[in-house]
Amino acid sequence: MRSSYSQRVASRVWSFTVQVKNPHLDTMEEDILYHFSLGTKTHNLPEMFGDIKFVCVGGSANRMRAFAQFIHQELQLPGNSEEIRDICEGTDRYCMYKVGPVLSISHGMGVPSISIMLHELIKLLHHAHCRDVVLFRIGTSGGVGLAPGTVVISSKAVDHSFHPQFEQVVLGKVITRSTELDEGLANELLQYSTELQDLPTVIGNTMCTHDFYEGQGRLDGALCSFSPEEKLEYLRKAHEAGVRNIEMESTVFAAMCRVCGLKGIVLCNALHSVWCRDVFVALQHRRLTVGQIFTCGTTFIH
Ligand code: R2B
Ligand code: URA
Repeated sequence: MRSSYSQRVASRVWSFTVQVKNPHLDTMEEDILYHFSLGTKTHNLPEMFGDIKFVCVGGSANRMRAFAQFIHQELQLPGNSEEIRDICEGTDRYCMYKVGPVLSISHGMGVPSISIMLHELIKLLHHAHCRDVVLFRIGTSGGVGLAPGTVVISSKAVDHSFHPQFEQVVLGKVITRSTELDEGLANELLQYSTELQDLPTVIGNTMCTHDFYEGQGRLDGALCSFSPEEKLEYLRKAHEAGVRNIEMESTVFAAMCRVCGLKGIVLCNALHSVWCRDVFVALQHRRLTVGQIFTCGTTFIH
C-alpha cells in the first residue's frame, strides 16, 4: 500500500519553512500584498493560511476556480463547492481559493504576471508561518514531439537557448538564477501516473518563452521573421536538448521556488504537438487538461 503524504513527509523529515530573501521586510511595519488585496495589518495571515500544504497555480482564473471546486469535492469538505469564495475578490488581478490545505491561485500569462504573484504568494506563506509547502504549476503547454494530451512533468525549466536558467534584470544588471526542479518529486509523480489509466506522462525539459507566437516558432502571429524550415530546425534542436514542451512561466517559477526553499513542480498538459498542430485537437484537450491535472493533484494528496 502506498504511504500517505504525511508519512512521506515524516520519512523525509521535511520541515521547510518558506524563506523570503529580503532583509528589508523585517524593518517594515506592514507588508501589503497589493495584487492579492491582503496585508499583515488588515488580515490575520497565520490564521487564514497557516495550514496550507499545497499551492496549485495555473494561468486562468476560471480553471483555478474549477480546480478548487474539484479538490473541495475530492476532500469531501463541508459546504457547497459552488459557493467557495475568492479570497482576492478585492482585486481582479488574480483569484485565490482555499480548500482545506490546498490553495488554488491564478497567475495570468507570462513571466512578469506569474512573477508578481509569486512574490506576494511567497511572502504570504512566510507571514502565515507555513511549513513543508509544495507548489505546483498546473498548466497548458505545446508539446514537442509528443502525442497531444501527454502530461509533461518538468525535470527543469530552460530558456530559449535550452539553458536551465532565469535571467532577471535588477537595477540595470542581469542576475542569473538556476531553474532546476526537484528530481525526486518529479520521479514520484511519474510513478503515480503509471498507476492511472490513460495518463500518458513523461519527464522532460520545459522551455519557457516570453512570447506565444514568434517566441514559440509559430507561423500564424501578426509578425513572423522566419521560414517554416527554420522553425522546424529550432524545434528539432530543442527536442535534441531534451525539451518536451513549451510554455511561458516555468523558469521564473522554478527559480523563485529554489531560492525560497519551496518544493516546486511544473505539470503541464501538452495540448498539441507543435510538430503536428491541430487547433481542434488542442481545444478538445483543454477539457482533458483539467481532468488529468486533477487526477495528478489529488493522487498526490492521498
Ligand atoms: C500556457 O498557455 C498560455 C498561453 O496560451 C501561457 O500562459 C502558458 O504558459
Ligand atoms: N501554452 C503555450 O505557451 N504554448 C502552447 O503551444 C500551448 C499553451
